[in-house]
Amino acid sequence: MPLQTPKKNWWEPFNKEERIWLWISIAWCIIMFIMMPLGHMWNQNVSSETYKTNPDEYAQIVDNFIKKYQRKDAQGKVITHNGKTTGIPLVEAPTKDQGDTFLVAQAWQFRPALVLKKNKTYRIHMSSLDYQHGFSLQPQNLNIQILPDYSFVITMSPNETGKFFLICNEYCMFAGEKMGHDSMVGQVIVED
Ligand SMILES: [Cu+2]
Repeated sequence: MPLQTPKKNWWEPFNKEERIWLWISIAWCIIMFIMMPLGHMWNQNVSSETYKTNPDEYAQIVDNFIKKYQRKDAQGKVITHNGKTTGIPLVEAPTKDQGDTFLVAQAWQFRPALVLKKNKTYRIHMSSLDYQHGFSLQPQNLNIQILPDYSFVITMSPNETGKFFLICNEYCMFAGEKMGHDSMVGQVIVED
């Protein structure tokens, strides 16, 4: 049988349910549209301060930063994130007035682990040495992309103490059972 041309008015008028859903969607679009400028006014946007860098230069900056601010015990021994001598360096970040803080994302770690003081303000630079990574501060749900060749700066003033985690939320490959994107977790400790 040959294909037939559909009737002229082949569509049906909207029924009641379709009409309800249509109005709900339109109302939601309008709410979201209004939320965009409101988000700006309430300062809900992360900073767009960005600098050009490159992996070699940034790695050098972070290494110098870690050497300068690394936490040490009474005997002058370096302390890492897990309290042992090996691990991710633990850094007492300088406040905004003292200097900038540098964080690097690299497959598959965030370096260094940061110690911040409650109610102080910090300027935190972040860049990647290889792929695109994500910076997701948990459980606060602050999300930023970290890309190589750019240093993104966020200015933050933690207002509660505790241990927070950084999770990479941009898939950056699987490298085996114990390594890879899903094991990429960093640490931020906020003290009084
Ligand atoms: Cu990742």
